[in-house]
Amino acid sequence: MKDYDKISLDDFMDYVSDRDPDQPEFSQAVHEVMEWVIPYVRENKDYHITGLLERLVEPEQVITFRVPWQDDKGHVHVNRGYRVQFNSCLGPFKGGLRFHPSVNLSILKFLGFEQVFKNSLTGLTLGGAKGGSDFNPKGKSDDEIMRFCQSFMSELHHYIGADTDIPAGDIGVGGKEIGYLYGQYKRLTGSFSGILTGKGLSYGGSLVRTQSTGYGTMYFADYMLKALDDSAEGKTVAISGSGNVAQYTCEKAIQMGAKVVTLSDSDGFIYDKDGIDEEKLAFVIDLKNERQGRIKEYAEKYDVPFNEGRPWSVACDIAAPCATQNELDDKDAKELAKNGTRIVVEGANMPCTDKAVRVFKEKGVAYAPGKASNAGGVAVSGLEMAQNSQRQSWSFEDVDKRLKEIMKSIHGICEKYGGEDNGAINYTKGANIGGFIRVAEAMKAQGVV
Ligand code: NDP
Ligand code: 2IT
Repeated sequence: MKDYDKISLDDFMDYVSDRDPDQPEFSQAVHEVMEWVIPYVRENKDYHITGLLERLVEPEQVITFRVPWQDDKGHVHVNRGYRVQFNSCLGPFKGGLRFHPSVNLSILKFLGFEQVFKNSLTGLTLGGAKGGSDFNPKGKSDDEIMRFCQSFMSELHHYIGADTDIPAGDIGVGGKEIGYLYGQYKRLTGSFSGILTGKGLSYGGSLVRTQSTGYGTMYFADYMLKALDDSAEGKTVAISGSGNVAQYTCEKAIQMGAKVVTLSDSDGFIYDKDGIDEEKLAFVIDLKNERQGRIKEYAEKYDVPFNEGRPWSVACDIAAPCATQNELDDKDAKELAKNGTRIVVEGANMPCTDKAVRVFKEKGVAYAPGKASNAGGVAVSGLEMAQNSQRQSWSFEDVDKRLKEIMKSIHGICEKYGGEDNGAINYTKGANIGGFIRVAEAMKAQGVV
């Protein structure tokens, strides 16, 4: 692969999947980016930089390690730990840790790759990374989770640092796990520094970090609707998931005067036609964060329907997939379009399949990819790092205002690079080209490394 004058998406994708034939999620994420970046590069001689695209799809380092831990009965379990340090041309590696039995290298490479462009879009000095383990936190006691986190950090601490790589949370890693990981890092190194984000407020965390991904997702949804001369007020919202991102997407939607009618987990979804209010949401937050409960309990408590499967058959103006990758396919997309959905805003990473995205385009449903719409989480992580460096804590209002400005700026980048002649915005094109340009400029300036 040499000549960027003639480079084709198919040839480049053959190159990527021949190298890693067993990494479908990674290939999917690369395809989504390159579908827009390759035609752009072909036309723009500025980016005919030797090996730029080949270097972009190869992580700088991939670390895998053994994570042995003892359960409460004294049995030893062995999990696999990873950190994929994808690209540091814009700043120290930055991205979350996922603890879920499905975790493997393909998933973490897809997430790390996405993170590079997402972090670029925030305008902050952040490189891209992702990590985690195939450890399943479900059904584990607090002590078991603590011992697992301590063992995980006993190896990971060699590779991270406040100026080199700063992990955070993702699926299965919330405030509790970040606390245990932080404690072990401090114990091993004797240093109190900003090596993780999403920390508790009493030891260097930032206000708004807990809410930031979900709030940012709804801020972005509102900017999308504004571009259509509309707003989130009065809209019906279908949300999937009931974890961190879903909870605060729901909270901001309620604050904006929208009506959220669904939440889900891997067992199924609840449909509350009257809308989830603050009190019902508080029940969900307690259920999910404190009691390891299932969303079905919401249906029992509030006497609403619970169905297996995903919530995309429900009529809604805004669909916000906030659970996991590939949770909304072309069949779901057709159903949403048929039911009059105006916008789809991804809180999760790559929740919509390629085919679903094509359906949205065909049917004129505005669709925002996660690297744009869920960037609020990592953006506030960047603000947490800035506060840690200054040894300061900013107010809730200050951080929230900056978050909103960053989401607005990302919307502006999407409009700049994805604006179409008919006035519509192609957010996939805008986000991928906009994210790419900053990374490409930095890689060009820094030479072949
Ligand atoms: P949580 O662990 O807090 O919640 C995950 C939710 O998704 C749970 O409701 C879980 O249900 C559901 N879920 C997970 N896996 C599956 C699956 N295979 N099938 C169906 N449902 C599933 O994670 P987050 O809310 O933090 O993350 C959700 C998404 O948002 C992920 O894609 C993540 O990468 C992305 N994201 C997170 C950010 C953050 O700051 N946390 C930032 C940007 C994006 P169950 O309990 O049954 O497993
Ligand atoms: O996917 C994501 O952007 C995250 N899980 C948050 C990463 C971070 O470093 O805050």
